[in-house]
Amino acid sequence: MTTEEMQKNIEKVFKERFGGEGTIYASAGRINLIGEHTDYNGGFVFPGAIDKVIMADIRPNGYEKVRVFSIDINQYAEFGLLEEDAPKESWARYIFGICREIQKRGGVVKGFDAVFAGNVPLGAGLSSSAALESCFAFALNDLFNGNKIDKFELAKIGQSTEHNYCGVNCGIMDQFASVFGREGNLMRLDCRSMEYEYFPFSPKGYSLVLVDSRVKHELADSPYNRRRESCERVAKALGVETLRDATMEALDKIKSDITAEDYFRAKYVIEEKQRVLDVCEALVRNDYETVGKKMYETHNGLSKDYEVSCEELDFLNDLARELGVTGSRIMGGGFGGCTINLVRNDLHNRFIEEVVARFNDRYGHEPKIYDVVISDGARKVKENGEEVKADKEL
Ligand code: GAF
Repeated sequence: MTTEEMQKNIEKVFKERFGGEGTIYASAGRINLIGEHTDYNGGFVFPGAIDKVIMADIRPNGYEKVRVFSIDINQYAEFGLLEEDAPKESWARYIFGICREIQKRGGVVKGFDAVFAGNVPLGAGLSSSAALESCFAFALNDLFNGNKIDKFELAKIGQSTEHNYCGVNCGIMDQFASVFGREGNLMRLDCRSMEYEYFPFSPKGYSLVLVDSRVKHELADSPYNRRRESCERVAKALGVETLRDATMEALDKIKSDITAEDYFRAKYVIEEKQRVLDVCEALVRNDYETVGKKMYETHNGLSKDYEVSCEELDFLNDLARELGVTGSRIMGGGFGGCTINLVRNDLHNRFIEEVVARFNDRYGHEPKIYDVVISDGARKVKENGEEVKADKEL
């Protein structure tokens, strides 16, 4: 479903359920070119928002209750705004968490009615949850707080929602990308200083293609949190705040004091930190061969050292290499989801045909293919019946 069709449907369902119309907001899923599992280690990430969004029609209702309907799963939830009012539906906890985190920071949230839907594929590692959080955080800031909460705080409100209401100790990358995304630009974020820079990204002669293995990735209660714990243990053993401040020499010195598993987790993170910087430099030179080489190195590290791959993703990576794809790797938290591939234009169609056919032969289902379109992040889409123009200010 296109975003325009989805918007029409949301408006129709809102009218049927609640009557009239609200204000429409959207926020995006994300890709990440390189810099995986570096965010919670104070390192660098290099994401961009994509043209797949979560969109919501929202209107204050004058009560102290939130009434919300999810079109995609055809479920309705209703909850109050106190801590003890937490809904049991896991999808509604994202929205409840955003309300609570705004309130905890002294912001205002009153009751509202909402209908939402999305075209960010679920469980594909494209951060549908951050898109949902950012959409509501952005909306509630606009509706109840006169946009006084700054954009970084909105991203942190989403991250705290994951930590405190959804059981995932994630870093800041996904919410940052969803809130700050800008059409045609990737963003390099330093997760220690929180400085960021937009990088126009339209590689000549190449495109980014996502191959979704359709192995569902689920981060809650997952080994994701254990990866983070490993990193924190090693940082502590090294006497540094995060692995951002660690070097391979220092790590090798304490090798016998830590478990082999923790050693390899930290090794991956230290190497990945440098790869992001190398890729940014290579992009400035239009050196896509180096970008691609680093992507393969990341895959290797995520698979062998960080151990967040799975058979299907390794198969897709091997296949990309065999077909001459410039760069390919697991994207996002891992444990399923997509690979991101940097593909020369002359190879694009053949790559997709081969990947679909050979993955299907092996696993009995076709992977889904998405061409990446780098787009805007959180935004107001329609207000008082009028489409809102995108703000292109830096
Ligand atoms: C998930 C997390 F939510 C991010 O914070 C990040 O750690 C990512 O996995 C791995 O780079 O998407």
